[in-house]
Amino acid sequence: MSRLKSTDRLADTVRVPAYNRDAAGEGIVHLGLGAFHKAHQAVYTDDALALAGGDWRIVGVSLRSAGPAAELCAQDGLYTLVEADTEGTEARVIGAISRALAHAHGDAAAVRDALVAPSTRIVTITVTEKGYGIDRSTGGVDPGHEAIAHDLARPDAPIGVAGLIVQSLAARRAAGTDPFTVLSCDNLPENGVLTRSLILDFAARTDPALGVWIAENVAFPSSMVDRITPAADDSTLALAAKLTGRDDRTPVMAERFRQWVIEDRFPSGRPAWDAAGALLVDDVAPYERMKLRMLNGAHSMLAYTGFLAGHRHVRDVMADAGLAKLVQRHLAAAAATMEPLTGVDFKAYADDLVERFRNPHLAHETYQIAMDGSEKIPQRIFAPARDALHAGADLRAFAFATAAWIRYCTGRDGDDAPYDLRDPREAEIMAAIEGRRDDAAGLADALLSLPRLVPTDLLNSALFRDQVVAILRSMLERGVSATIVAEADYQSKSRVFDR
Ligand code: CS2
Repeated sequence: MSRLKSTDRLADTVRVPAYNRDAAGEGIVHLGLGAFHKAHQAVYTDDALALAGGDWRIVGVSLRSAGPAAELCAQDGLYTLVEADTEGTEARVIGAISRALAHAHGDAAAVRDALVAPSTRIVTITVTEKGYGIDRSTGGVDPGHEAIAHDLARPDAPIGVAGLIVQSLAARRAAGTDPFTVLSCDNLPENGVLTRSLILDFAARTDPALGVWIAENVAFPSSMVDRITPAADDSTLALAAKLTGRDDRTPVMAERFRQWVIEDRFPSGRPAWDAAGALLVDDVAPYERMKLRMLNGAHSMLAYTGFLAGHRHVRDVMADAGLAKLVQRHLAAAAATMEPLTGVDFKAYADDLVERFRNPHLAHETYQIAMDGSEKIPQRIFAPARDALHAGADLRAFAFATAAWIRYCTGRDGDDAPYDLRDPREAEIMAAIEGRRDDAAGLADALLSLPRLVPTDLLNSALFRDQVVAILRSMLERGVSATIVAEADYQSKSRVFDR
């Protein structure tokens, strides 16, 4: 089978870029060339180019690995997106990425050129929560983060997000070129605000005058991004080949649903993402909160419990009657922490999430979602738990999710088989729980009191702590599956959705 290199003579059933790729210039540099970018921002940009044109193609930059860029280069930037809903699957070919560069594998100079090019008006980012090197307690840099430590020592040869952005903004300022807009597309709360404080702190440490200029001249809009995108595997490659008749070594598969809510602050312009279905608003924060607390919060809860109960995929979790009930409870508890949001019905949003989690065509691994818990749990579980505490609301759903995360942190499943936590704070977590693996109170106290994790008022709540310990004790003594059954029974006696 021939490799996907152009869209010539592809089957009619495969949608292809509806614009002249070569005529559309570059306008965006994207940092973090993973599956999520290819299934989300690149797709919106592909649609925007087709609907409204503009020089907005994307230079995709992989910061660490070589593979993603090499495969895309071999396909002239083209790749297959397989979209799946309950009805079935459909393939389309995306053309928005013009070039792919591997920063750590010989392309650093080309990346720098792209970042300083006057044509580059937006830098988008998907490097996951842990990729930035933010100290969430200060909003500034975490000097212990590998890339931050490197870049503070070598601001002339950066390898990470903060170093690259600050270096290229310095070069643009020196050349009299307008700055680009920086758009974070990761699941961080108020991701634009956080990215801005990270960049300002990094600049203050390396070039204070530049820091002042960035503060006055660079826009960091926030955005809420959403599309469930499991990691691609051999079956994704086989499916893409079957649907397109071409060999594609770098396809992505995602649910059909997609959402992007963006704060509309782009002083140097932007693609017509709104024409492509994005919602451009003044304030993204409530949308981010809804998504982080409901979708991602329920995801984390079901990932820890599901993984420990032996469910490999999210769809299997949803087929477990007890867990499916607990997902509903979690969604309701998270929704109850939200202020009303014009035009959004949280109950309908929750119902749609349940449908999305059930998607039979998506092999979304609970182990994938379980990754990097210490970076995810604060905004997904502790922030809403804290609001619930202040409102005098029931904390049980959040205590249950917290207990599941702690149980997961022991690194042993129900059969005592070990697994890797895959968490940037793994060593710290392991040291904290040493000798306490069977002691619910000891485990909970050790993990909840890790620095920069749980907000102080929640940490000081005996109500919260006691519920976490009781549920964790049951998970350790009776097992996770038995605890799920008991908890689902307990919850059915309480109200599920009261908004
Ligand atoms: C998931 C997210 O892996 C995870 O932590 O919760 O990647 C989730 O699938 C996306 O945010 C959906 O938009």
